[in-house]
Formats: sequence, structure tokens, C-alpha cells
Amino acid sequence: MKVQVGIIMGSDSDLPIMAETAKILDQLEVGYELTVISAHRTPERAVTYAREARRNGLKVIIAGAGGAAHLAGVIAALTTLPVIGVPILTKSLGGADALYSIVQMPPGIPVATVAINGAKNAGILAAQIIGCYDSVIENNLDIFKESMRAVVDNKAEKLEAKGYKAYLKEDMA
Ligand code: RP5
Repeated sequence: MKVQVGIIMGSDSDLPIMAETAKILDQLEVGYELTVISAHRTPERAVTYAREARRNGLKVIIAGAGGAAHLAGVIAALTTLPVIGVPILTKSLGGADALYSIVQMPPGIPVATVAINGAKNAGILAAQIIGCYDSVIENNLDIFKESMRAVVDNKAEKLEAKGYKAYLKEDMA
């Protein structure tokens, strides 16, 4: 599978969340690479990564970071590839610090920001970008969305049939 998505994160402590991106990309059969790069602790590596990303065949970069989360913005400043930012929930400010750091980009340097800990959606969004020109990924996304629809329809049917009390007891225990 050719590597089209770069998943980067500020620290290995972000990995439990960012693994969700990798998981959904595995499911959608999108090739990716995954590593730790810090805008603050390894700034030169961040610059090199962003500058070489397009040459290395990447189409989308997903950057997760917590706290003063500058990684996605720094990468976006250095490439014209689409960058998706994932604010990571940290204890001190509940992830609001990371969210604001990632979402409040100046005009000219966009970062598509997902929810706090929204790593799965970051992967889906990256696949949707690639699905604009890759029909295999487009088809995999259709299958994924159809299976989500089927799961929800099934739950709705059950809830309507048995009522909320039985549903709570039997299906949500
Ligand atoms: C950020 O600081 C990282 O993205 C991480 O979310 C947070 C804490 O990093 P560690 O101290 O756990 O390495 O740069």
C-alpha cells in the first residue's frame, strides 16, 4: 500500500489517542506512516518533515498534540499539503488549550481541526480527501458509511421494538 498519510504527534504519550487514526486508516486501506515529532522539542525535525512531505508522496498530514499544541500549525506553515490537527486531551485545561492552539490559525495557513481527541475523524477526513481522486478509497468509505448506517438502523429498530427500559437493561448493561 502506498504511504499517502503522515500521522505525527508531539509525544509518545499521544499515541493511545493517535492510534485511533491508524486503526481507521487500516480499516479503510489507506497507507500511512506514523512517528513522533515535536514542534518544541524537535523543531528542526518538524521543519524537515514538512518540507519533504510532498516529495515523499504524502497527500495529507495529521498532527496530534496537547497543551501548547503548535505542531499542526508549524507543519501547515511549511507545506501546501492539507494538514489536519487533533487536539489531545491533557489534564490541566481539559484539551481546550490544545484545541484553541490548533484551531485559531491566521488567515492563509489553514489547519482542519477535529474535536478534542478526534483522532478517528482525522483519519476519516484524510481518507475522504484521498477519496477525491482514488476510487478504491472512495469505495472503502462508502462501505464504511453503509456499515455505520446499518448499525444505527439496527439499534433504532431494537429500541422501538422493546422500549427503553428493556433496551437499557439488555443492550446497554
Ligand atoms: C505535547 O505535550 C505533546 O503533544 C503531549 O500531548 C504533551 C505532553 O507531552 P509529554 O510530556 O507527555 O511528552 O507536546
